[in-house]
Amino acid sequence: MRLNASAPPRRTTPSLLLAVLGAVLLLVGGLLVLAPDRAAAADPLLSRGKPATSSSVEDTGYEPARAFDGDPATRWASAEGSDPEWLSVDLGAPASVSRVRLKWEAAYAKTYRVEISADGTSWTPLATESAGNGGTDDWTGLSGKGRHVRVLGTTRGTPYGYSLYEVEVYGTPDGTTPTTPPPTTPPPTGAFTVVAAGDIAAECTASSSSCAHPKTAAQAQRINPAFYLTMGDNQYDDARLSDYRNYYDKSWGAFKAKTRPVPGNHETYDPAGPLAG
Ligand SMILES: [Ca+2]
Ligand SMILES: [Ca+2]
Repeated sequence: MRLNASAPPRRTTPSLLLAVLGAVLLLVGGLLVLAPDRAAAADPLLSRGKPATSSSVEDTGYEPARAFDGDPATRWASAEGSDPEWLSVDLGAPASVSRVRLKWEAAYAKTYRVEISADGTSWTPLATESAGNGGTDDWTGLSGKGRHVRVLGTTRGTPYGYSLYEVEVYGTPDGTTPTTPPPTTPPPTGAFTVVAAGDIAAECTASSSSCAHPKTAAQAQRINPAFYLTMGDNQYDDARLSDYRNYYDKSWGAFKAKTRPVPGNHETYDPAGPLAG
């Protein structure tokens, strides 16, 4: 049973007596232990029927696939009298492995490791057994990512080889948990129009057919841009306030909230004003 996700790997090897006691405990404390057991069982069996390989085979009928066929009567067996030997399964895709359950034949391993690998070549230990006693070894609370899982027998418990009726690898295939999409840059918005005009100051009015100044201002106002760029003279040569009022104020000045006039050249020279001379 897995009490929490961060607990170190645990292996249970129930003897007959322990199995009986365990059954009693389950009956007594069923409500307490069933919930975490169900949570652990939620991870699916990933290894059933998947391609399997091994370092050796004792004989015909004991091929690696026999340990992943779901049949409790068939088994894999390695060559007798040899250490180390291994049995490996290809899950077909990367996965997060949380549990590995081994069912040993009489030819069990006294020491072995359960290992995981992304490529079937470089291995990382998931669980290590240093005092194996055969039977069932149920490793839970495991935490490892990879596509390949193997049992590496390092010391035989008998003069024979290594033999496993079943190896069950449980976990979650990678990619089944939705990933947070990367932040996207919003598409550009707020396209705008700009009117640029130069030398917008002229001493004439719309009544004059030859005067472009008020016509240009009217056209610019009809375009109704986001803003205006005025270049060159925005003011009359002598900067008379009267000229400003007579001409500019009646054209560009009509929409100065958008033209936003600011002081520029000629702005302080008004021969008719207090700064004359
Ligand atoms: Ca055991
Ligand atoms: Ca089998």
